[in-house]
Amino acid sequence: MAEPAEDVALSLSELFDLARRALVLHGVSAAHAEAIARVITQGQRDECHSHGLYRLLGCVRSVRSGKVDPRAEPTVRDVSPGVLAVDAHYGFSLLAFETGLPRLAEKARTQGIAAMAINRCFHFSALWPEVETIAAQGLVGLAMNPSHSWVAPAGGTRGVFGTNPIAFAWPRAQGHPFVFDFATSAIARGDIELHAREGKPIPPHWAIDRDGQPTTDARAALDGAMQTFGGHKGSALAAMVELLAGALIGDLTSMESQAFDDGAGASPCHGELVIAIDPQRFLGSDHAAGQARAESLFDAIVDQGARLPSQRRFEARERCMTR
Ligand code: NDP
Ligand code: PYC
Repeated sequence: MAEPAEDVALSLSELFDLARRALVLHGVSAAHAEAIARVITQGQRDECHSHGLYRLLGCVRSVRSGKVDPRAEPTVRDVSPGVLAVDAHYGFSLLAFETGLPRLAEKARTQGIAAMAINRCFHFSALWPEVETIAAQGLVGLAMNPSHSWVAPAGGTRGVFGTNPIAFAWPRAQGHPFVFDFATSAIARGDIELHAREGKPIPPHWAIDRDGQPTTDARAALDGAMQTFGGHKGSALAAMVELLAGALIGDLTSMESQAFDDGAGASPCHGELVIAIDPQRFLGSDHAAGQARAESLFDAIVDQGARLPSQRRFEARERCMTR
C-alpha cells in the first residue's frame, strides 16, 4: 500500500464541503453541520491547527459516543432586558451561538451591555470566530467556557479546571478588530494532543505527569494534569471561568462535565457565557474619542516592535485568501 501523502491541498470551499459532508454522513443535521464546518474551515484558514480540521475527528467521535444530540434545535429564552439564555439541548454549541447572536446584539444595543448564557452544549471550538463576529457588528465581545477537568490549580497536582478559554474582541474603525483568545492553561489541550500524535516533546511547563513531576512527554501529560498559564494568576482566571460560565449560568463545571462524560470520550458538555457591549451606548458623542484612545494604545504596542494578538492569525488568513 502506498504511503499516505504528507500534505493535502484543499481550497477553503473543498474543506468546508468535506467537513460538512462527513458530519451529515454521521447523522448531524444540515444546520449543525454547516455551523461546525464554517468554524473548522476558519480555524484551518487561520492556521489554528489545534482547532481546525483536526476537530472534525472529535465531532464525529462525540456523535458516535451517543452523548450528543446531533439534530438538536437550540431554543432562545429572554431572561431579563440584558440577559438571554440559549438552550442547546445537548447539541453542539456553534448553532446555539448563531441562534442567540441576533438577540444578544439587539439587547446590547438597547441596554449598552448584554449577556448570553448558552446551556447544555457540547463544545470543541476556538472562541475567536465568535468574538470576531460580535466585533464585526461594532460591539465589544467577551466569551468564555469551562471544558473538562484536565488542569491542576497552581500548587496542586490534580485536574480541577478546564482549559477554560477567554476571548475578547474590540472593534476598530479600520482593519481587523483587536482580538485575543487563549486557554487559561499553559496551552490548549488540542496542542498537546497534536504533539502526542506526532511523537513530539512538549515544553516542561505545560504539564505534570501522574506523579506530579513536570514532563516533556505529551502522552504522560495527557495522563497527568496540565498547568495553568502564569501560575496563580492563570489559576484564578480559570476559577473565574468555572464560576461565570458554570455556576452563574446554571451549568456544569469542568469537573462535572468530566463526570458527565463518564469515559465516553465526547467533547466537553457544559455552558458558555458570551457578553456584548455597545461602545456607542457607553460613549455617546464621545465614541470617536474612545476609539482614538484605543488606537493610541495599539500604536504604543506596535510602534516598539511588539505585535498585537491575532496578528499571526490575520497574516495566515491573508496568505490563505490570496493563494
Ligand atoms: P495561543 O497561546 O496559541 O494564543 C493565545 C493568544 O495569544 C492568541 O490570540 C495569539 O494570537 C496571542 N499571541 C500569541 N503569541 C503572541 C505574541 N507574541 N504577542 C501577542 N500576542 C500573542 O492559544 P491557546 O493555546 O491558549 O489557545 C488556542 C485556542 O484553543 C484558542 O482559540 C481557544 O479558544 C481554544 N480553546 C478552546 C477550548 C474550548 O473549550 N472550546 C479550550 C481551550 C482552548 P495569534 O493567534 O495571532 O498567535
Ligand atoms: O484544546 O483545550 C482544548 C479544548 C478543549 C475543548 C476544546 N478544545
